[in-house]
Amino acid sequence: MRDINTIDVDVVIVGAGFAGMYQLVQMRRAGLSAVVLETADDVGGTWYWNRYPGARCDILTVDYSYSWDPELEKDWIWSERYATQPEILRYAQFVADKHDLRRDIRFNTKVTSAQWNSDAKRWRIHTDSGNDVTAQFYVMATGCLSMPKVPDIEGTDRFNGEVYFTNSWPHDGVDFSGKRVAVIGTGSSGIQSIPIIASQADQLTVFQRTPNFSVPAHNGPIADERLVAYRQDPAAYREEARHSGIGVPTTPADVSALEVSPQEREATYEEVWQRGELAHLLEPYNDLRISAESNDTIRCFIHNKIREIVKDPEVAELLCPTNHYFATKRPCLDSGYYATYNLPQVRLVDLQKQPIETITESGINIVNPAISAKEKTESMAFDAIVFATGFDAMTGAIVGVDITGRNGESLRDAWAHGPQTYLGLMTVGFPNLFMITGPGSPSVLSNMMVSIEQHVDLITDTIKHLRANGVDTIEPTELAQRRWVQHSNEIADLTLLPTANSWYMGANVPGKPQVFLPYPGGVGEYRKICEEMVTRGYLGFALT
Ligand code: FAD
Ligand code: N01
Repeated sequence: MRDINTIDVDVVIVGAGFAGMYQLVQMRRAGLSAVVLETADDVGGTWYWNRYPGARCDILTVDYSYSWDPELEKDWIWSERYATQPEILRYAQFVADKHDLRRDIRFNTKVTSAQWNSDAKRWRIHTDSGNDVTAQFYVMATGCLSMPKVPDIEGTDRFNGEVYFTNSWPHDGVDFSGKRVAVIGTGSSGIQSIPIIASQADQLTVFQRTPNFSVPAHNGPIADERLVAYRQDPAAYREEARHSGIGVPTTPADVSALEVSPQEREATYEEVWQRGELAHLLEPYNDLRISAESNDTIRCFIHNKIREIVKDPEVAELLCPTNHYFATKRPCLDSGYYATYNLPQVRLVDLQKQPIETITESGINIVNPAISAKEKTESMAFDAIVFATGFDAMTGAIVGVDITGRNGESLRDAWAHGPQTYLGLMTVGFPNLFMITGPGSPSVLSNMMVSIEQHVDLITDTIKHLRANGVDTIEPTELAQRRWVQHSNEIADLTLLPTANSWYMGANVPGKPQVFLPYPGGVGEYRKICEEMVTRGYLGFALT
């Protein structure tokens, strides 16, 4: 039997991505003892794992960066509008060095289970490294997009060639030169990696189940005029982001897409297309998120762009998303994605018409009625298969830990029909367990840096408040939680968001309950609600 060493701290934080790193800083500043537990062997989270070719952020990096250390605004200058994964990882490492974070992080340590002890009023956390941790407060900084989706394609284990997952890419990179490569999945990861894989491979076959909307990033050095407001007053610029809809300073429109002439609309869409910022794409009209008719105008605009870029009209039609409205699935930002299909070595397989039958030892078999009257199976041979098939988003990493709360109830059971939270921050039955950007918070519908910082600050202030007032535990009330879930669903139902089979709805993972996972009310509104909750004495929480 292994010896179990136990560390006792005030706060245990799971995850050393941007959320866990900042939470550690804040715990130190509050004078609390804290330890971070992390599966990987370094900091960075998303940017540690997702090393696939072409990986970049899709929010301008000047916005997608920490605001809690004003020195970073001068110490770190981003080289491009949308930095690459290596640059963002270097930034995380730079912050870890500057603030000496690694001394309180236990790397190569996966948290497997956690139990609340009602008598001791503490959590006991078990890890796969032989160490337990006990703590009064337990913070899950485990990420919304950190649990890879288990491949659900027949025969996945049979393939004898090279297999890669975009979300756990080899650290030394992969050279696809001279190879026949298959990419399965056309979400953001697929769309970013496909142009680069195509430029290396002998042959590339893309397996598309659902076409996605993608907008050109127009990457390169950021234009001076885009930085005017930021340079004038970085603190004010950041503050504006905190009170905006999605965590990036934008000016909300006050006109419907249907109130202007088609010519004016076209010119506006052209302008935002050329600007290449997702944050601005939903901005020009106030009803693109809520009106199908309005959304159709931008949907058609992008369809026409695809038809202009892709030379083969049949391929262009396959690439046009028609089964969901724009931005009801996360739109993508690309560098030459659609033009890639003009290359002679690239083939697009539409899985709606030609579904995968099975993966075999040497490649992929699809159902292709065009092959012959008798034979319906087309066998394709590959040297490598890349799975860009996504994540068990928002809940996967949280229920990936076997968490047992008050009364011995498991979190997996409590969330069997979908996650229940108050403010996406805490859940009934699990005292002193906080989630950063948990389900029911704006999280993935926002610039995550802004949402992460807001949650970390709120958790920190809450813990300080409890300590200052001699309170041992905090837990939401049933009523507050029920009302929050209801409120979040009501807002989602006012929008087009729940109409798509998206990972926002849990629809990408077979058997996952389908509920709208993030809070769609906007980061500014959400911040106000949290501030009011605090002002009104932690309204909706039981403090004991
Ligand atoms: P993560 O970065 O996911 O870190 C969580 C950490 O927890 C991981 O290191 C993981 O190993 C660890 N962990 C999980 N479970 C356990 C366990 N049981 N035990 C120990 N450790 C554990 N958001 C944006 O706003 N803008 C973008 O441009 C953007 N680009 C993205 C690009 C990609 C490729 C992906 C996948 C996501 C992107 N996101 C983006 C979302 C991104 O996840 C967040 O912006 C942010 O990095 C999340 O930080 P985090 O610390 O909350 O979680
Ligand atoms: O994952 P996804 P992702 N057979 O779930 C397909 C962030 N991110 O890693 O749409 C065949 O979006 C699936 O098809 P369908 C961003 O928030 C940001 O690409 O379910 N296909 C889909 O096409 C993003 O939204 C960036 O029908 C299967 C694809 O695989 C989130 O992370 C970059 C399949 C998965 O797409 C997730 O992105 C990367 C199957 N069995 C990620 N199963 C930036 O640009 C799944 N698919 C910043």
